[in-house]
Amino acid sequence: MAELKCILWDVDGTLADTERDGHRVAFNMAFEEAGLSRQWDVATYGELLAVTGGKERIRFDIDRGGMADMPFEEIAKLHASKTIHYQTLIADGLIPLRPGVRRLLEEAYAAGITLGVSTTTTPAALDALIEHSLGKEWFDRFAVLAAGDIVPAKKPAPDIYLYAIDKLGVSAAETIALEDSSNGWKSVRDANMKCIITINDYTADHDFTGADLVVSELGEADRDAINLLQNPHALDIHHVELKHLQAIMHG
Ligand code: XBP
Ligand code: MG
Repeated sequence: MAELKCILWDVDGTLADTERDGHRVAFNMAFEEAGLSRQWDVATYGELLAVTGGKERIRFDIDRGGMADMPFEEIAKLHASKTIHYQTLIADGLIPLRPGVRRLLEEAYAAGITLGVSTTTTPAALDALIEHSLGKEWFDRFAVLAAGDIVPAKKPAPDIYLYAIDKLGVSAAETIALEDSSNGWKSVRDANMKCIITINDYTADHDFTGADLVVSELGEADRDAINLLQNPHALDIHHVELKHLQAIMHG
């Protein structure tokens, strides 16, 4: 049994629903700008989310015959252009935080819990979301921003979570992670951390066997109670609060 010292947050799908209306749209803008005819519709993008990382996702689509082959340098150029389009979409304020995210972040920060980010996404994309959706003060409030190519093996490998706790000087046993996808859950599981999942449209049918809590969203006090999809610790929850994370740690 360990005290809760650290909460690590996934970004895409967890802090905000960035995939369908953010990353996907930005990829399509980059493809069009480069004169490529490929467009990823909502369903196709759902299939491509099986692979984490934008450059890796383009490579995967090439390998399965969705796009013409191109060398890595061109993929990297395409991805750099996608990142700029994504930053513009985020700066336009199109993607709000998911319900309860700001509330739980504020509660944990006020309680002195160490907060960090562990994401597959590119640092520039993460920075845009922090600046425009969360607020600039969060650049200082997060003790670590672990993102993108900083570790070679992206989720579902545990590396990005292990990197974050190494930087923070906390142990996996003192840490809980918030995720939204099976790739994220596998990454947390193999880093030996507790995990809460907030599902979304793309991840509702993913396998989260073994996760400590699976919910529709974090929820808010003045709204309807959230749906508890997996609740192995038998917690009584209307919306997810810090006390529930602490109860999970106490097993
Ligand atoms: C989500 C991802 C990312 C984004 C695209 O990661 O898989 O690849 O879709 O990001 P997470 P980039 O949920 O761990 O944040 O294009 O910047 O790689
Ligand atoms: Mg995610």
